[in-house]
Amino acid sequence: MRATRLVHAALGVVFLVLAADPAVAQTKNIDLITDLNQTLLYAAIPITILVEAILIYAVVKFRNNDDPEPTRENRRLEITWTVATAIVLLFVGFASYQVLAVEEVGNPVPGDEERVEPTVSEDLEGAAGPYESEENAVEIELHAFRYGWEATYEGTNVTTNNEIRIPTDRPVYIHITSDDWLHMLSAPDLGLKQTAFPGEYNTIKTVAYEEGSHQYYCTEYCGVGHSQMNGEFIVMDDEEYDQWLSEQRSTGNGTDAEASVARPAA
Ligand SMILES: [Cu+2]
Repeated sequence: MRATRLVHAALGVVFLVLAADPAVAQTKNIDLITDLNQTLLYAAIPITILVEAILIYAVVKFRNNDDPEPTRENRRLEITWTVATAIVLLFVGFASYQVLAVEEVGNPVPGDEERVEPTVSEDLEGAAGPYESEENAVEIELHAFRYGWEATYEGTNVTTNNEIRIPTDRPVYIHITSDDWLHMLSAPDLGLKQTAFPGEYNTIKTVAYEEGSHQYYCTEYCGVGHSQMNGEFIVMDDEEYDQWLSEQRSTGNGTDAEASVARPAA
């Protein structure tokens, strides 16, 4: 009776986990990451239940066994769990590779012949430009510094401090570098994370699906101002974005988020 109830409770938990629908995907990046997480649950949940069931069974069955005997060799059992483990690892490896091989998660590779030259201000290695076919792509150069962020929008001198604006439904390339030492951009809602190294660029690629505003953080401890090194990721409607950018261009400056820290002159 009690066992049946336990099984029902376990099945209920499995059902809830699988039925829980993640919030609307904000970007292709977070979409890929949550999908992989969901796929891996199909392997993780049965394994967890199996291991726990064997554990509980052994504890109950052998609770009064004061004179245990060592297990005898069982070749069939050993082959079974070796093969089963191999299958699980292959499943996890294959599922992960499907996601890691996508540029939005694994990062675009610089130097690809089908890419255009990245729009960056400094002669540093590491930036990957958009594909020739991505005519509507947006490029942003992002400088991290103690303690803030400055974004420059491709081909303009429009800059925003502690604020990054991107349009929906267009490939976005963000070339990140640092003015001093290690920092890291992390926008968890959007599934974006990348290190800012001094003296080189790292490019992250994304496609945003939904308009909205999301916090981003520095997640590499960089000094006393680290905890204030946050900013706002603003995903704008495609047309509004173009309009905003041309307005900024005509006034010759960008908008600064409140309490922004200006990037020190080099
Ligand atoms: Cu930092």
